[in-house]
Amino acid sequence: MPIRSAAHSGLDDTRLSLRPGDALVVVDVQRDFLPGGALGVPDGDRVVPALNRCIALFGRLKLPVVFTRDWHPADHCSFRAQGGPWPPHCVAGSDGAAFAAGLTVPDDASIVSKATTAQADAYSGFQRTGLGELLRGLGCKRLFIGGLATDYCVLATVRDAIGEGFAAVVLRDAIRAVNVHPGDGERAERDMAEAGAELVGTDLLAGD
Ligand code: VGL
Ligand code: ZN
Repeated sequence: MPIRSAAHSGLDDTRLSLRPGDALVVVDVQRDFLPGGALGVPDGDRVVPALNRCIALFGRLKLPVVFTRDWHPADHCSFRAQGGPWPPHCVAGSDGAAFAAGLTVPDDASIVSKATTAQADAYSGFQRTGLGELLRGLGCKRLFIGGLATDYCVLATVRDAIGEGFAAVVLRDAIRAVNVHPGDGERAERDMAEAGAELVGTDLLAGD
């Protein structure tokens, strides 16, 4: 699988230069998905510093930054009380649905809410949100994607990005998996690579 990291090569030509048409998509970095949250992702808080560096870099280059968020009604079908697989999480407007405290959310960033009706779940940021139209309208061609969780919403968002014709670059150190079944995160990374995504470390992103 195509995985690049400066830590392995030490070569300058492995750097990935950002250009017009690039955008950053930050998936579901919300309090309920951090350790101690309602649906805590192990080490989920570790994505925040890596993403903040990317958010600053894209901002400096005037490239779009888009945040998705899980934004459920209190009786959402994915909750156990309604027969779903998950504990209640990311109820619209609740503290748990807020972005991680340390995450930089620029004033001009776009925020896309998903799975907002009781009857349907949506792991992908592209599902019934208008995200594809938004990104195309901004002239985006290549999406750099990080956030939570690798084996659910990141995976689904990357698959749909490629299905909608975007190039997808997954920020390997800026994702973490739930791992309900051991190995789910690694399988998801393999699946994303097989679908055509490139997986890179954020240390490779260059603004020149
Ligand atoms: C997610 C489980 C349930 C995610 C959302 O953001 O990956 N996972 N809802
Ligand atoms: Zn959810």
